[in-house]
Amino acid sequence: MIGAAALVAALAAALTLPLTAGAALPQQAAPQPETTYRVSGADTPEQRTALAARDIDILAAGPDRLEIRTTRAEADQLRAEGLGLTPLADPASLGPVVPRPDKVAEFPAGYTGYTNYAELNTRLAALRASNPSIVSVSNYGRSFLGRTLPLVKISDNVGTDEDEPEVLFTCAQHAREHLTVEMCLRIAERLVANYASSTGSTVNSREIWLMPMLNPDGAEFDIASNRFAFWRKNRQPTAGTSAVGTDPNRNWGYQWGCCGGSSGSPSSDTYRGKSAFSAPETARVFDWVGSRVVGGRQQITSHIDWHTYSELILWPYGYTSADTAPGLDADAAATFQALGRAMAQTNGYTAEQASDLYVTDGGIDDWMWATHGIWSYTFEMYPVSQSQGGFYPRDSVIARETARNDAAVDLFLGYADCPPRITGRTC
Ligand code: CXA
Ligand code: CA
Ligand code: CA
Ligand code: CA
Ligand code: ZN
Repeated sequence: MIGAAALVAALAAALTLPLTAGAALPQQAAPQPETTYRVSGADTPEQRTALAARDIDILAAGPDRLEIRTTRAEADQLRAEGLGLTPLADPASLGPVVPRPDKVAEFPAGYTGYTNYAELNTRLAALRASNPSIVSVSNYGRSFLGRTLPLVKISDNVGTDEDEPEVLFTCAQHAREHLTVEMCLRIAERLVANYASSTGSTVNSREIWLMPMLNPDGAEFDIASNRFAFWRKNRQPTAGTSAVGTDPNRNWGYQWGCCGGSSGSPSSDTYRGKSAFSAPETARVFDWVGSRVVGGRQQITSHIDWHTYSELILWPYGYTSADTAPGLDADAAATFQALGRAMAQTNGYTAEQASDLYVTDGGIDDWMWATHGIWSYTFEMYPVSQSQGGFYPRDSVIARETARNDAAVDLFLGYADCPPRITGRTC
């Protein structure tokens, strides 16, 4: 991201240039290197929202911690404003960035246990091939760069649309959040493995859908050189600028761009796009979720969108800090909170309303809930800090940190017939 100071300087230079015919266009400011910092002194949602509004990339936040990624100049500015900033070492600093000759993007040493796009398709095909009666694999469209977007269904009688609660899991909206792809694979492979050995499985009573890589173009770009790119967005250029990428999780069409929880600057990491659903990656989910309205009723009752990092369980709304708002009454808020807390009991995450973190508009869960009535949560997985790897923990943690969510996933599937049941209400 280009720091605000650099942008101001570039604009000032552009404005003082004489507009004579044939004058060279002002040179674009070169992107400044960025560092991750632990921040003290910005502990309220309002303070964190104000930082996000300045296009500062918030990597992790929690009730008592904040990590951001920004330029040296911006860091100096924040210190001048009275915040405490401590630099954190980058994970996987493997030397200068050099494009790798590999045709297929692959993770570097220490990370090869992570699943790239090609490996994902292979794993899914293998899962289906050995369990064709309960697994189907298809796609719900293509990414901006034309990659097919994989879709998995797990249920008994998988080829039939049965009258069962449907549950959706989405992973890797954000490119660099690779651990979430492993989470979707864990859910799929564990449900299948347990099905053979148990009766009364949710595989019989639910229709479970997974979208294991919402943003494959970004995820592949992030691993395309010998050094992680810290990439978050998709890989769609913004017309009329040299900037690339829309933040999918600011591009959903409920209260899109309403409330200072996203950016209108194409170079920002939280760029909301030129209109809601301008990113093909969100538009295809929009289409597909719409196709699950059958006989006037949305079949999907419940949804989890997986992210990293901070170890949080979040629920709507993100766009407002109010506990109740149009479409979210006190009963619904109570259900979100009770089920969120019950799941957090099982994995040790912190459960809170999304806007308790900082205000975000155009997020997936606000849209799922407000427009489809889907009980939608965001999980922010391991770790809590870049000092534990941040977006890039070693592959040796995959098994432990995905299994950590097994009980939460089972609880969630169990309540999918009627989430308000957790508060004693009926459906
Ligand atoms: C988030 C997700 C959904 C609603 C509110 C907040 C957090 C998420 C984000 O900002 O999109 N955090 S993350 N994964 O670091 O980008
Ligand atoms: Ca791999
Ligand atoms: Ca079924
Ligand atoms: Ca069905
Ligand atoms: Zn994310």
